[in-house]
Amino acid sequence: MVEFSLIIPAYNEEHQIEQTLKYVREYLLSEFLSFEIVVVDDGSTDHTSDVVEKFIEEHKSKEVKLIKLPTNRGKGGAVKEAILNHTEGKVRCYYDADASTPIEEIKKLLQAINSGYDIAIASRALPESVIEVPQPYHRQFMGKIYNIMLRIFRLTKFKDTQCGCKCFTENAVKIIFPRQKLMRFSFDAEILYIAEKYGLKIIEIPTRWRNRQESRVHLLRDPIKMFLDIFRIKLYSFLGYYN
Ligand SMILES: Nc1nc2c(ncn2[C@@H]2O[C@H](COP(=O)(O)OP(=O)(O)O)[C@@H](O)[C@H]2O)c(=O)[nH]1
Ligand SMILES: [Mg+2]
Repeated sequence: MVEFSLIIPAYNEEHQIEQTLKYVREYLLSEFLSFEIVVVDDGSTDHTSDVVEKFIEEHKSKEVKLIKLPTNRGKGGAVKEAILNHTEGKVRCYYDADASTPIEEIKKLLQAINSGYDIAIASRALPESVIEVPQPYHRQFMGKIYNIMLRIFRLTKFKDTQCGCKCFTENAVKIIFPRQKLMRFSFDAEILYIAEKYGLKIIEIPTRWRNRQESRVHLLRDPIKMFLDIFRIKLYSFLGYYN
């Protein structure tokens, strides 16, 4: 059992995963007595796994682990696999490979969990959020529309479901993730929906954020799928799939 698990889903991240590992590991070493960083290589076609293995060897790092998925499952699939089957932290967090959310922000999320919340999510859309480098205009727009849709269709009440940094207690993990059905970018909305359905206490916390230029989100395909997935979640819920 470790205090804290950080999961980094990684799909073709060979150019930035080493830098991110170095950055988060240094911070976690200074903050925790026991932690683990689990990188999930989501069927990458580049050298992501090699870079991570080299990092583990060079740093003689027992805290960093690598899970290799043979085929690409999508961010949600990678997170589900790791958070359920390859982590043992009392608190478990998933965190984007580009480190757009500065790692120190974890501290605020953990304070919320320590004060009794089951889930704490970083948010770019609250008045006190500090956006140092914004996303391109069309992505900000997409994000806002998507979150308004989620509210209109009564899926979640949150202002920003898509920020890549979310923390869960072990208990919340056990309730939510076995019920997760969606494996791509809509999975954030789905897990928050399941969490609310089960009465878990969730808090949205303003974060600092500095966007990294490159994104794996497809301009047209992903928003359309995410929109359709709103109805899929509704349907699954109606059919009792989340019970
Ligand atoms: N797109 C995509 N990202 C994945 C996949 N599996 C894992 N990821 C990870 O999901 C995270 C978020 O991706 P990113 O491109 O930064 O999204 P954005 O910040 O919302 O533009 C990164 O850590 C990716 O490596 C996958 O199948 N597709
Ligand atoms: Mg990103």
